[in-house]
Amino acid sequence: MKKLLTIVLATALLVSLFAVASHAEDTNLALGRNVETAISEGNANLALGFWDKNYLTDGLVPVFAEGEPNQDRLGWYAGSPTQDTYITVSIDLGVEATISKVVLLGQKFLDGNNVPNTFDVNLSTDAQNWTKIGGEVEREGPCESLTYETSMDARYLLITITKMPNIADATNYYCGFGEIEVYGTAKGDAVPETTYSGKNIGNGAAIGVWLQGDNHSATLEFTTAGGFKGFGLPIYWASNANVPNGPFANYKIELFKFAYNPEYTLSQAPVKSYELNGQGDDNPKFTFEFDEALEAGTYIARFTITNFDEILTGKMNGQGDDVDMTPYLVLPKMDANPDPAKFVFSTADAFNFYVVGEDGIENFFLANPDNTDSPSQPTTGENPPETQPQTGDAAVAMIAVLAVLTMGAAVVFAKKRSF
Ligand SMILES: [Ca+2]
Repeated sequence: MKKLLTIVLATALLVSLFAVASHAEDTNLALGRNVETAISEGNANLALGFWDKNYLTDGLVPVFAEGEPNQDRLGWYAGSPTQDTYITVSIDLGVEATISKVVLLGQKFLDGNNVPNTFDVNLSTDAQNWTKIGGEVEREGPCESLTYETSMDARYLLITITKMPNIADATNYYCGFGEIEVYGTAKGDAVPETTYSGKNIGNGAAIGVWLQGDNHSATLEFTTAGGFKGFGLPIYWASNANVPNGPFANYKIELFKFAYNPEYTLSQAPVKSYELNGQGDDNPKFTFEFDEALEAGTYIARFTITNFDEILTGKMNGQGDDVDMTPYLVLPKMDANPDPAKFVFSTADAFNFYVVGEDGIENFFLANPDNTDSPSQPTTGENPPETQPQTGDAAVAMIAVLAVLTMGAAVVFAKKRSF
């Protein structure tokens, strides 16, 4: 009996030691994880210098005061035109864990408290069913930190903010945090955070695709093996009214999710669309980044000059007689043409392109799928299908080539002059 009691006591001691040990293993599982933010109306992430949502999990908890270190990464802020709002801040810890506490660290901004006035802190194992573990209601005034203890198992954190504090300027109410910490004991290894970096389809080498007048649009079809969260042009040349070699070009850059065939795809609404007022070569430089990555798949990017019929009358490059000039956009071609099974261009020359793609995938770009028939071919729509030149248009195409060569010479001449 005495022996049994000893065993029971020893076991109890071991269990309590284990409990202490596992408690000691509590780590900040949010450290280094991606943060997603969204807002009903306003700016969910004032990504300006000191502020970015990813500074919420960078392990730095600076305060906005003289002489403090790490003044360059203060934390995250959102701006809402109204005090009532709906903002979500979410983190995937990458692994299910027994959570012990969530700690929200404040970061002063403007002239007072940055912390949201009213919010809930929620946890979930599946990002679908949420359990509230804490929060604040009608809270005002500065704070160092707020701690919410729990013992539940979870993988996902969701903070839902419904009211901004009394911190405002002429346009917005503001709230934010310096750091979010989620302490717990992981039940395994966290899945690696998905990171994205630039993948060039090619460099810009020489004059390639010249968009001007009737020829005011060009497309590129490509297929990715992983998600991507941005695209752009590393280099391009555009008309400049100050040279002058044409009115400033306004252009639209659209991304379409492929369905059936290019014609059908381009008759649908784009998944991303941006409009720019060009100011000449590489101006503005652009790579469009999305908050959430687009899924892997086949896409068509289309570049279109929108003010293609605008006319500027003047001496081209300051030389000769007055002529009528129209805006142009040149998409520089590559040194070596890429694999035609992977990259299908609407133009004779392949032009450079850039995708911010998911890392860790050996062959990020795949061969494009075969075209198939769509259930019904639309003949009109918001974006009428672009027509491809037919063989019978060879004479017209030759004139166009000659015109482009002439314009190319003019641009080369203009560039030499500007150096
Ligand atoms: Ca931080």
